[in-house]
Amino acid sequence: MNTTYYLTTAIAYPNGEPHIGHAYEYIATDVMARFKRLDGYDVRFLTGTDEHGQKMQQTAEQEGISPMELATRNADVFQDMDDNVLDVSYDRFIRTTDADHKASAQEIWRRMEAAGDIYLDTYSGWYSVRDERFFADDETHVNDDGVRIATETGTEVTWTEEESYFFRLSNYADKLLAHYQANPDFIAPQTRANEVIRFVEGGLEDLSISRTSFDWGIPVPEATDPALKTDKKHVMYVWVDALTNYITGAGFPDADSELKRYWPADLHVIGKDISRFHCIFWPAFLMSAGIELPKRVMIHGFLNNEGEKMSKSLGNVVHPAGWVERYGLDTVRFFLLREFPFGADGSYSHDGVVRRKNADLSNNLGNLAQRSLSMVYKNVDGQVPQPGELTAQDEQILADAAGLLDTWRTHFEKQDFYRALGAAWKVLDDTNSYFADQEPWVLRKTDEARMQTVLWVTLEVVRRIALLIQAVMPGSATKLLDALGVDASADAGRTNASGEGPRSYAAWDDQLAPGTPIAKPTPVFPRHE
Ligand code: ME8
Repeated sequence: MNTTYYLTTAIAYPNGEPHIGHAYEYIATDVMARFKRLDGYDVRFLTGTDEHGQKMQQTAEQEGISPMELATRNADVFQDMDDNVLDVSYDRFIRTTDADHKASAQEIWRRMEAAGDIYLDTYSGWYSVRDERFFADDETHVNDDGVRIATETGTEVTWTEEESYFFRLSNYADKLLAHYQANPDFIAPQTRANEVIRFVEGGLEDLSISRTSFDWGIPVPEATDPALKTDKKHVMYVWVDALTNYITGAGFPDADSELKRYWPADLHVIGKDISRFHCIFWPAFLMSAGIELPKRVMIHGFLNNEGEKMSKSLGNVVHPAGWVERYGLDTVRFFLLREFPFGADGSYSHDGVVRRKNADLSNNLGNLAQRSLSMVYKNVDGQVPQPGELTAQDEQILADAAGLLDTWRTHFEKQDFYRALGAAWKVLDDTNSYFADQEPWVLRKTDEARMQTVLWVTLEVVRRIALLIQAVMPGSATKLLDALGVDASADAGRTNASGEGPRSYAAWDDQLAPGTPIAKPTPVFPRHE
């Protein structure tokens, strides 16, 4: 049995269409999923939409349609973007309106109730529909326009007073702190972990976990404890429902589900605005329900437009499809992971994308592959060359390239895509210098055998880089591997649990076989003009 690897994105609110911030999260998670599949893991990748709650109900009312119609319309747009624009290799697109999810959310509720962690009371305080979040009085202020807003998020809050079930979150502060301490990789990056820890150290208040003033949500299951019985109809607070999607995706509560093997999740990928929900509420709910905790929550930064926050009112919201059409999918995927570290905020601009595309992809990797392949095509009869004796320099370049897989494994454990790509591009820089120093075009006339060695060494580096970057730029990597004659169809007897064959990382230590036919090469990374 292969080791399992279960990873998830946040599930988006389908009250509007996806923006490039969503695309950023899906692409990064997809790169992680592909890397693990290529590395032989039995991967399960969950993404989807978070369809209940007041925001969905209000938006639907404004549009004059039902919340379900709104959810379906936009969930389809998200899924279509994954399938046809971003090439996101998810295994399930979950919708919180799916029947199995309703059963799952009701079951975790029953377990929290059975644990004695739920009681009935009245909530009075501020609620932000935009954030689907409660705020204490001192977390809000009245702005210049006389509107009361949540200080942290800047969204309007309204006074809410209603009967509500509460979760005894206050009982979990010490247990959470102990868990963070015993599991230093549970929250990443460290700066975000510190924020969460400081917040919990300040003490936790019980959490309102149901609403009675609207009905677009999963009904709270009938209480067994007489003290919890009420005539009012409660729906679950949308975050209880939403977070539970991660265990629904692993077959909960069906004890016989074949998906059960994926829990606990290895990785939740989320943005920085929802860290408290994932690092405080979610583990507390799971502890209460007696369910194992996920292994890691990786918190990414926000993607801004030329340093400015994206917003409808600023008119700078970028649509992923337009972006992909303009630069090409692989350029976008590469740019987002190479431009700034995954845990940090970052910015994109037209110039920034074009710079990366031309410098890193076209000039560096693209030219190296195109020049070496063209020389082979013209001067070695369109066949993989025959290497002669290797010099120390040849050995060094080959060893640097060979070491990249372990380097990537180390960086990917921390979702440090930025450094992983940096290491690969360092080897490419060195290989470009090597190629220029060795002057194979001069050797062609003076020492043909040596020329063949230099070309073989260069192609070997390109082969390893192409294998690696299948995770990041699947389309371009496949073209490179095709051009190198790396066989994709032959069954090398190495199909892994995820169905990846001879081009998985099991092929890492293969070598290009001299004499393998090479077709006339065409540039894989054209320049952006
Ligand atoms: O928060 N840059 O949904 P959502 C990077 N339904 N990431 C961004 C971003 C930006 N500019 N804007 C948003 C929700 N995100 C909840 C999640 S999970 C059980 C429920 C990220 O549609 C954001 O941080 O508002 C989150 O991880 C994801 O996009 C979905 O945001």
